[in-house]
Amino acid sequence: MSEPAIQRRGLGDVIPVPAEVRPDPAADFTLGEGTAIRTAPGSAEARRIGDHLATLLRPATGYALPVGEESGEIALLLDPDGDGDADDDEDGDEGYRLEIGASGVTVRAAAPAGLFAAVQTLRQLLPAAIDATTPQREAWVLPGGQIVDRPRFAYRGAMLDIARHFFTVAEIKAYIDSLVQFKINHLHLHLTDDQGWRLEIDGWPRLTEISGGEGTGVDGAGPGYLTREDYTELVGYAAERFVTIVPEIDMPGHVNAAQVAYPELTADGVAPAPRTDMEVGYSSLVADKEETYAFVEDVVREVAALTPGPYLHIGGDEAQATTAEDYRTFIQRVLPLVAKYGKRVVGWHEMAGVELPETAIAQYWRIEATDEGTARAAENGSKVIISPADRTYLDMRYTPDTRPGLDWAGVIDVQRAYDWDPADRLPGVGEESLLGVEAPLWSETLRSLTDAQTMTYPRLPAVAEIGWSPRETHDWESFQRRLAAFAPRWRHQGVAFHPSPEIPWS
Ligand code: TNX
Repeated sequence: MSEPAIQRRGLGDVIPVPAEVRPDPAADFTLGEGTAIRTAPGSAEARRIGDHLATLLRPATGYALPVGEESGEIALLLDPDGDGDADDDEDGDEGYRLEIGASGVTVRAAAPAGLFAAVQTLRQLLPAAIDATTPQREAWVLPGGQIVDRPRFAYRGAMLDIARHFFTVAEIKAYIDSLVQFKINHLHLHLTDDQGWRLEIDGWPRLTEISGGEGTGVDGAGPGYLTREDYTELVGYAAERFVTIVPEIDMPGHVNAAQVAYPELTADGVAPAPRTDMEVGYSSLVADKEETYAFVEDVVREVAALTPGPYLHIGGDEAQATTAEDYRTFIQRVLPLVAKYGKRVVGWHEMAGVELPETAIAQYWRIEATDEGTARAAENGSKVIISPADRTYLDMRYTPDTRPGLDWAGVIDVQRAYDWDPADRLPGVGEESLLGVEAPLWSETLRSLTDAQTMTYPRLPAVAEIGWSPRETHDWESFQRRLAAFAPRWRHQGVAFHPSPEIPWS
């Protein structure tokens, strides 16, 4: 039998594109039967990442790929510049240096997160068949040379709305698996909204019994909720992949599901009808009722206790059913509660209409070119997460004809998701004010994980590259070509994607 044609990839053929790439075509490394993985001595974390790499590579290669601390051609070391000292971290926790030579591969990073990022790069540098689930006849060539890489922004997020349509633990795990390939490091979970409440809260069982039960979600088609154990399992699964879960409890608006379950949270104490339509802006917690804050404190305490990450998102968007005065009263009562339970507050940018502590983070989501509140918050030292709806909203249609999806922020093809820069978007919110970028996926029109993936890919990689790669590397033509290589990868991985005609898919 003849050997398969060698599919050699270029050293820079990665999404997000690495900060520095120095190819050396004379120094390719080819994985073989006997290749082993060596991890930083004494580091259980490095060892775990070595195992993760082996798990990614074993099915398609059919090789044993043993992992140990003694020897191996692929080395994952906690030592950023090779001086034997892991403490100097000019590339940050997520930065790494990758050297591919004829006799092996060396990864050096200051922290495990950097090793994990490098593993994602290595995976993409191998032929697409590496993602096959059964052994393939293929030359497993890694292109020679050196990569020095680090993120532009610390926060590169995706958001999944599990309130309008619930996604199971298994589905959310699959979603995380696909995200981490693109070095996404935060998953914001939109846990509550008018149509459903999706996280079990101690002492408030009807939230999930009633508002997480049958008939909830848009069109009644998205029932379900996460138990405390489910949530904890997800947080752990994400953390193993260097993803921080950012839980959102949306308030004072978007609370119809809570009020259906607990009518004392309404002004007149009468339960509203459950809602399964897509309207927004009609429900509100009551700012001058003490029951409101007893409820909010219980929820904040519980969510904070279940969440190891630093952030707690309190929503704050589209509170059209709350007067401006009540909104201010409410936010000013809730901000200290989040701090009391040890979390840093995140809110949609409407929250920045209220004076915020410096530690608060505003998430900008609209399509307008300016926002006074967000600019003022940035001026006062607050950080901003930027997710302009007309660029990053994964629930917008690709073209007027594609389904599922909405179109209130316009249609977003891949080039539109790619061709913008976070530092240019909002006057008063420059590079230094940005914590990072996020691509939210609202789920009103979604009915399955396949729907979620189809809206996410191929646009999420565009936002991921904008969040990670240096601004000067942004290049639509290069991105188009690199993205094209993902079609066979996603097919092997079982990840659905929209075959956008802009991309010359391979
Ligand atoms: C606006 S973006 C919303 C959500 C909807 C979304 C649909 C934001 C903070 N609020 O309630 O689901 O549009 O695209």
